[in-house]
Amino acid sequence: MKEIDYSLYVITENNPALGITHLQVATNAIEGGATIIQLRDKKAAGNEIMGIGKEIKSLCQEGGCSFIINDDVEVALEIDADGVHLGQSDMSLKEARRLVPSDMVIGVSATSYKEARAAFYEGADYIGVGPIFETTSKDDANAPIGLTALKKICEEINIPVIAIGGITLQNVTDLKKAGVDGVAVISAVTRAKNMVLATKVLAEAIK
Ligand code: TZP
Ligand code: MG
Repeated sequence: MKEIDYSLYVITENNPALGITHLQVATNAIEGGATIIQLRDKKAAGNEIMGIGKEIKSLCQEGGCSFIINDDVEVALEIDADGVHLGQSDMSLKEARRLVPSDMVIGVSATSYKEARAAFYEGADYIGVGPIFETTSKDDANAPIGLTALKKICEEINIPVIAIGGITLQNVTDLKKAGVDGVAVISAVTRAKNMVLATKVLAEAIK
């Protein structure tokens, strides 16, 4: 399995109205010290994602950052990403494991202790747990689970736990205390005036 530093996991977004693009987010986040970039786009067509994914992959390689594709095992395979991230309604972990090379990381989203436990027993390499706090970046987000539930997951589940949802510089210390291996952010980076700086301060805080 690939060695991955899960500490600062930045998820890209594309928002034409705000002039935000996947490439711009990835470039700035890598410069600021993100350890993982995830390409996430719920709207774009497969071939479009493939093109952007190839560009981001080479940026990640140059910057020493891991690269993960959201949702789509086929795209992850095609561009030889470091990993793929699956939600509860995406391809099953079992099916994905059958398709990907043995060193490709598979992460799974969990919104509860029960889902986290199931992902662990099914062989996920890491779990993205949340939303921990309120988020406006995911349309169909569940209710926030909070720090107490997160702490229980960190204590009892023996794979890397990445907290997601509403994470800002202000709550990173609490998340570290809860025992997370890393934090995943969208808006804390993508909506910052200076994405490089926002990434840098988060990277410092999570260390
Ligand atoms: N999954 C759970 S919450 C979330 C995802 C993709 C969105 C996180 O975005 P933000 O802006 O960091 O709250
Ligand atoms: Mg998904």
